[in-house]
Amino acid sequence: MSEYRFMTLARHIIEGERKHPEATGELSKLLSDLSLAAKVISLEVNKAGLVDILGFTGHNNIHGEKVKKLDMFAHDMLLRAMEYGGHLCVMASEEEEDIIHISPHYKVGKYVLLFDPLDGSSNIDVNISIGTIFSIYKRISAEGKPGLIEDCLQQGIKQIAAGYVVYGSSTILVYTTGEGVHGFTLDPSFGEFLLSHEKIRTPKKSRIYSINEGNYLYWHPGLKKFIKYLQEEDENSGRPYSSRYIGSMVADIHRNLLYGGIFMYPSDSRNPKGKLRLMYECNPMAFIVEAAGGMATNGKQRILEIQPESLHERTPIFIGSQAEVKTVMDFMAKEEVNNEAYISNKI
Ligand code: AHM
Ligand code: MG
Repeated sequence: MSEYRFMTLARHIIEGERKHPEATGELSKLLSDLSLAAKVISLEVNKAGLVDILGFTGHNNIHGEKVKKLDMFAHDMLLRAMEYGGHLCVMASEEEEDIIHISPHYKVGKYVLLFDPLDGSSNIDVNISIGTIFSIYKRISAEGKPGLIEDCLQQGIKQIAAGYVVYGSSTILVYTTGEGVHGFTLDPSFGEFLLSHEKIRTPKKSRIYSINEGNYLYWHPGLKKFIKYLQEEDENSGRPYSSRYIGSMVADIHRNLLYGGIFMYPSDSRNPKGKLRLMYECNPMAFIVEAAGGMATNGKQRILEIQPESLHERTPIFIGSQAEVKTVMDFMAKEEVNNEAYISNKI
């Protein structure tokens, strides 16, 4: 039996903070509040087939996509669990267009929280893993006042902590403060997250690729060649690779983090900026994957170094094991793109 069985998330966070004598304990409390929200969301996700919570609300979110009730439940739950703590000065959510101010009834703190309340929402109705992603920064605006948009638009490299929760065959919370990535599995019988994956290191090389191949026609020619290369047979380099794509970024990256693999959501001739959001999805996942020894790039630039310009901006992403991320970049750099042909899908 594992010696970590009774290392709870709360204890682990506190012990982590003890290593930093300058720490005030605020980050620990913030992470504990987040884990409470995760437990409640997990409970609701598990009940989703039993209560009348599935289906569309009939509203679109700011990206023009249908919003489901469970997304809004998760969004509201995170707001309720987080704002009273007094540790945050501002929040932003994938489900809300503007920054979210802390109610004047509560104390204003020094941290900034960005989150995607329920990622992979198209999978809710079909019992496939979905997740919550969060990202924490220190404010850059003057303390004691409400936070500003500038506090939210910081480069990913400035994150103090990031994490995700996968609601899958079990509920697992993975987080990092930049020094080691740790996973905790929720014991549903007594409602505690217990350390199950300590110091996760992602394999440097892998045999898995994850991408929506339905978009093949519209891809960059270098990416097309890379995927064909992965499908060729070559024993020495471990090809062909396996393809695994859930369509929930959190679940796809969680699998690749543990087994090794590359996850890609590229730009294409129809969507020049890709699909996924820099602030809510790509930055936190890049922070975690890098802390576990992997890489994350938009094809040209490290994700964590992109200077964000707007809250909901999108970015292409190639993330995972170092060997495959470097190889896809090489393939793309080698191919000259004739813009006209690329945009009209002739290549
Ligand atoms: P969401 O935030 O609306 O749930 O969308 C993000 C999701 C990611 O989890 C996933 O990687 C991607 O969309 C899948 O997109 P596609 O269906 O185009 O492959
Ligand atoms: Mg999302």
